[in-house]
Amino acid sequence: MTGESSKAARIAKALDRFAIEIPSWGFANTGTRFGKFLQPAAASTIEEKFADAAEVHALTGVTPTLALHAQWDLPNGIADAPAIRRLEAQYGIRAGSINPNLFQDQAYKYGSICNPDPEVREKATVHMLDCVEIAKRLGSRDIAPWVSDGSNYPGTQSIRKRILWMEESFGRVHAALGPEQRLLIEYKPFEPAFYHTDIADWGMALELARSAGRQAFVLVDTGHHYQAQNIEQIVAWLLHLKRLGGFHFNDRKYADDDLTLGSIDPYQVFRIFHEILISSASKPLDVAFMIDQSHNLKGKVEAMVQTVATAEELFAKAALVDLEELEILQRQCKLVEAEECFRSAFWEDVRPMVREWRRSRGLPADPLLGLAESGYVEKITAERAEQNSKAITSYA
Ligand code: LRH
Ligand code: MN
Repeated sequence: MTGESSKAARIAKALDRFAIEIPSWGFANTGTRFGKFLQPAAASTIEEKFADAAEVHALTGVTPTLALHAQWDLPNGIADAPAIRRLEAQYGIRAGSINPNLFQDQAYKYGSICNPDPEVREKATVHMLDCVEIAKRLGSRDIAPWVSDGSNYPGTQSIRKRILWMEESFGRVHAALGPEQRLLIEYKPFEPAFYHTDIADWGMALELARSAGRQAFVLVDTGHHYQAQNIEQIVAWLLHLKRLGGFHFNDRKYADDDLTLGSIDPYQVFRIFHEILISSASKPLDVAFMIDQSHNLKGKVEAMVQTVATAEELFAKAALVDLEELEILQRQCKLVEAEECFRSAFWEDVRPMVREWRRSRGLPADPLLGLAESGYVEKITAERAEQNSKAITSYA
C-alpha cells in the first residue's frame, strides 16, 4: 500500500458512497423484559424521532433515511403517510425501510403468518400489504418483516404446515411490490420463541425469499446468530447468490443484545465490510446498511452518533485492504503474509483521515464533540423531560 495520500483517497472514495439508515426506535425509551430505565431526552413521538435523526445527519452527513416501525411510528397505518411526508420535508430526512410489526398484537400469541388460525394469518398478511402501500406512498424501497413466530415446546406446532403458510403469505406480499421495491426477510434463531423459530437462519430466509420471487432478499441482523457462527461467510454466500438485501448492524456478547456497533467485536464488522467491498470493487452494491439497536443505558442520540462514527471508521479500515495484493497472497497460500495484508488495514488508525474527510465535507471532524457543543441533548431534555417522566416502564 503506497503513501498516506492514497490511503486518504481510498477512504474518501469509500465514505463518499457510504450511508447507513438509523432506526426510529433507537431514539425511544426501550429496555429488556426486566423493565426499562426512562431517559428524559428520549423521543416518544414520530416528530421527535425525525428531529433526532436530522441532528444525527447534520453531524455525520451519512444518515439521510430513518427506518420506521409500522405500529410504533404509523399507528393509523396508511392514513399516517401524509404526516410522515410533512415531517420528511420539515426535517430533511427521508423515510427508509418500513418494518411491519408481526409480534406485538395479542392475536399473535401462537404466531402471525404461521398461526394455525387462518384469520390471524390473514390479519398479519394484510398488515404487511398495508406496509407495502405505506412504502409506496412514502417512496420507500424496502419492506423488512421480522417474523418472531415459533413455539416453546416440541410437538406443540406443525413446523411443516407453518412453512407452507409463510410461503403463501410472502408470495402475496411479493406480488404487491412495486417494480423498484424489495422484500427483506430477516431471520433470528430464537427469542421470543424458545423451542423453534420459523425463520431461524439464513438458509430458511433464503429459501423463503427464493419462493417469494426475484424482489425478495435476506436481511442479516448481526445479533441474530449463534455464538460460533461465521457471519461474514453467510454474507459471502448471500452475495454469491445475489440475495443479500441488507444488514441490521449492532453488537452482542451473548445473544440478541442490540448493543452499539463495534462495542464488543469491531473486527467482526470489519470482516463483513471486507466481503461487501470485495463484491463492490467493480460495481456499486445494492445492500442496505441499517442500524438496529436499543440503547437501554447510553444516551440515545449520543449512542446513535457514536455508532455512525464507528461504522464510518470500520468501513474506512476495510477500504484500506489491498485487494490485489491479498488475492495474490491467497492464491500463493502465503498464510501469514495474507493475514498481515488483511489485518494491517484493521490495525490502521484511520481516525485522522476520517476526520479530514468530514472536514472536507463541511462536517464536524468529531461528530460526538459536535453533538456536545451543539447543546442539542440539553435542549431536548428540557423539552421532553415532563412527557417522559409519565412513561410506563414496560418494554418499548
Ligand atoms: C428483532 C429485531 C427486528 C426489529 C426489532 C426491533 O430482534 O431485530 O429487526 O423489528 O428487533
Ligand atoms: Mn433487526
